[in-house]
Amino acid sequence: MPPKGAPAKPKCKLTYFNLRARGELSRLLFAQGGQDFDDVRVEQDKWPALKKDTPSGTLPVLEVAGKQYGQSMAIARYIASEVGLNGKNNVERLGIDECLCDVVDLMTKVFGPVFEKDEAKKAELTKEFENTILPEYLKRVDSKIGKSGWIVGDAISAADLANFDVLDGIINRGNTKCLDKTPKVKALVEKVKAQPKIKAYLAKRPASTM
Ligand SMILES: N[C@@H](CCC(=O)N[C@@H](CS)C(=O)NCC(=O)O)C(=O)O
Repeated sequence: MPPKGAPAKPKCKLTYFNLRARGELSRLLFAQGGQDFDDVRVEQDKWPALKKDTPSGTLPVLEVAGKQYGQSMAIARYIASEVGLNGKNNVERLGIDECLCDVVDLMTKVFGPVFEKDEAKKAELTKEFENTILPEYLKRVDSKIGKSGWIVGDAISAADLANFDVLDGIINRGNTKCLDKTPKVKALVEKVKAQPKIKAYLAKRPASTM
């Protein structure tokens, strides 16, 4: 809640496809931060007409006070700062940023096998992802989770939401046991899911596998 008497924040408009992928972290940040926003979901057939009017020719786009901004992670960091989920100091912000960059790297590897058309190559990429890339990633995250149960400092931050988002997607696409060897990450995912505002958002968000 803004302090009493503070000017109302302009309502932001987040435009993305009707997917999670590169847009969902921002939606989760708005949800956890309790900040209302316009959640505009563009159907694929409407996209070609809109593309030329976006800053980078891609989505997501965030509109703040009438101006449009592109790049998913710049948008997520802005929202995180606005709603108090971007750390208490620069060192915490460094730790959060490190996690966000790690999640972007992981996402590239998540979608490699998903979009691969050649079945043999797809199987090879899936095996490498499930047996090597993901377990190594999870071990690194597990080692970062402290006594508080959060990744950075003693409060929930964008780092936790970004990890919840990418791991929830992996689990929902069928890799249901991937967290079994990293109990702290497993508990983190459950803890994020149980946050009352996140729980309410998850209950009403559209179904999607991506
Ligand atoms: N680096 C950009 C990449 C954005 C991006 O590639 N968005 C995809 C959707 S996930 C897109 O707009 N695709 C449609 C197109 O390129 O025409 C970001 O993180 O926002």
